[in-house]
Amino acid sequence: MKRIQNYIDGRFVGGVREFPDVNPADGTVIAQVAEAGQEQVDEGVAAARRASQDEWGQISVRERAARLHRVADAIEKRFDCFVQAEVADTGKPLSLASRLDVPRAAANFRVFADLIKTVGIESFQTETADGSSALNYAIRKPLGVVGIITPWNLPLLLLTWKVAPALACGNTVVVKPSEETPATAALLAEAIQDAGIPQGVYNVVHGFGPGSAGEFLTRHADVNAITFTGESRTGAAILQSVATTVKPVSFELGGKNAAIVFGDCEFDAAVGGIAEAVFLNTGQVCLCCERVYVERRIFNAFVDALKKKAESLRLGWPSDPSTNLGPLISAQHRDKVLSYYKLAEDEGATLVTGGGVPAFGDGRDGGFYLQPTIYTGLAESARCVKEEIFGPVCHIAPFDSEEEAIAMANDAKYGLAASIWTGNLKRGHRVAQQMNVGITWVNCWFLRDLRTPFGGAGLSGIGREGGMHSLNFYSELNNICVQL
Ligand code: NAD
Ligand code: 6OH
Repeated sequence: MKRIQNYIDGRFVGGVREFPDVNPADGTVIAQVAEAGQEQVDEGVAAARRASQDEWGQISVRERAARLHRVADAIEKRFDCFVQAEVADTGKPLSLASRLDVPRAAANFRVFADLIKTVGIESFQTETADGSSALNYAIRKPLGVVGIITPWNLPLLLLTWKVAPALACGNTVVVKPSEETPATAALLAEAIQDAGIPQGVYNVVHGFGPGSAGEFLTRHADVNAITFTGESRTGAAILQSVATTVKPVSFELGGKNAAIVFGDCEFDAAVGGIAEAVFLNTGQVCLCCERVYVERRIFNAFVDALKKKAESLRLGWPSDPSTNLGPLISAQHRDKVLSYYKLAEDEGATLVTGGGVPAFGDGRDGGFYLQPTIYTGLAESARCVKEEIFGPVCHIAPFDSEEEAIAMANDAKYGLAASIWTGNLKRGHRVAQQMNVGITWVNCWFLRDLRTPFGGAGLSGIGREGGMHSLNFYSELNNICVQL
């Protein structure tokens, strides 16, 4: 049996016990993972602290950037290994991991390597009351040791989205990947070693949240900041845990994202775009759309077209190139999504398609597949319209006016992303500017430029990452004022 170990100070080490890593496509155990206890977390943090005071904290920015490019090279060199590991852990289609997750991991390192090399510093020439002046300039210093906690849906993409800027700013890191998907964080250790990054700069501790590595890391007195992607409820628990040591946090949390489809949209493009937004990664992307609002005059045609798209999706083995939809991450998560399918019925929804567990007659029946599902007919106050489900499911509701659509889309505790579909760009801008979210797409979805602010309002998070926003989170600024 394959073993996945913690990675501390440049060495793979065991933990306090082992837990199984399960392949969601057939339910088989693919590896045993070493769970880090308090001792391993302490060692990881101590190694990161030493490394932050050593070579990594002192080398030139140019050299740091060069090594981050080498990490990207090392990821590309091991492309197939990363793809295989990500597919086995998540069950996502191989085509998706090859197109999205692994290329993005390399891109994350390249973008932040280039940015840290070219970014300037803020400065102000200040006039003083006596007629002389002063020069203010703010230098960027590392925070020190950054704790990084990531979820299971896009494990490598979301891990590198945080590791790359943290290292670019001169920090060292201790990462706690999701217990469901530990493999690519361990592989990244090998790529980081290959790239000549000193030992102790990147450390991995495996395990769970409460009473395990996640909690040990967040409440550690010698960790300088926590960056977390995951559920809003977990964010709340982490906030309590960091409170006593007053650590800065960056939180990318859940969503209940809306799409607004106007009657003047390019119909086929909107149907294709929404199908992607609802079903990509089996609906397990924080940006996925679970609420679709469609102008009444095209409502029936839109529901029919999205139904056809949903029914054309192929639920297959992840390695089959024709597979569009893999399983959900775990039996437990599938039960949660199924409980919402049941709730939708209880709340009076009309089932358009799906609603259950598919039967294959082969090993996939031991996996965690679920039919892509569409509902209509729910009240806007229904729990299925208000709560994040995180599965291959959406509810479609009609609207009559722009104002009504905006009000319904904004009526949520979450505020991560929205998409607007219209042939009238002026309206696209107007509606987009009224969305109470961190990210709004017009006539597209999940089209990413890594320099843009990324994050959410309300229950969807605290702060923004991306481009300069990442550099600002992962740096301590020291403003120096010199009397001239
Ligand atoms: P989760 O919150 O259950 O777990 C995320 C990570 O937190 C895991 O590594 C877990 O072990 C750890 N954790 C759990 N409890 C902890 C605690 N008390 N202290 C420290 N660490 C703890 O999330 P998940 O189920 O892995 O991922 C799905 C959720 O993530 C969804 O809500 C989704 O919307 C959200 N998500 C958000 C974004 C974003 O960018 N906004 C991106 C991806 C996923
Ligand atoms: C959430 O599941 C997806 C997050 C995506 C990003 O953080 C990104 O940078 O594209």
